[in-house]
Amino acid sequence: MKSLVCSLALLSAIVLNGQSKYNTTTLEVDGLCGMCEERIENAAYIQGVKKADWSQETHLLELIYNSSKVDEAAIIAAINEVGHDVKNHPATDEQYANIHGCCRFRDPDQRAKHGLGDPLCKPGETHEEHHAHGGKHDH
Ligand SMILES: [Cu+2]
Repeated sequence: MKSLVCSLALLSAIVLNGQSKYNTTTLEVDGLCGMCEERIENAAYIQGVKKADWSQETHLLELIYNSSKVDEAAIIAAINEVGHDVKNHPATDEQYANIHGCCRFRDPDQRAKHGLGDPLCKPGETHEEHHAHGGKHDH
C-alpha cells in the first residue's frame, strides 16, 4: 500500500512537472500611483499568470506565468486593454482614454507631480504608427 502511494506521488509529480512550464519575465509598464498598480496587476492576472507585481518606484512588472497556458503578448495586450503603456507596446488612444483622471501618466503635469520624467511612449504615438515600417521621416 505504501509503495502504491509512493508511486502515485511520483507519477503525479512527473505529470505536474511536465505540464507546468513557468516563465519569469519583467516588463516596464508606465503608471503613476497605487491605483495604477492595482489596475495593472488586476489586468495582468489573466489565466495562466501566477504572479504579477508592479512597483510604483521602478515601474517594473514582475511576472511569473505558465507558458503552456499564456504568452507574453497576451499579458501585454491585457495591460494595454486597461489603458497602460508597456515599453515598445503603447496602448491605443482609445484604450488610454478610459484611464482615471488622476492616473493620466502621459500628462506631463501629472508626471511632474509624481517626480517622473519622460513617458515610456511618446504622446500621440499610436499602436499602428509604432509598428509601421518605412514611414516618412522628417528631420
Ligand atoms: Cu494611478
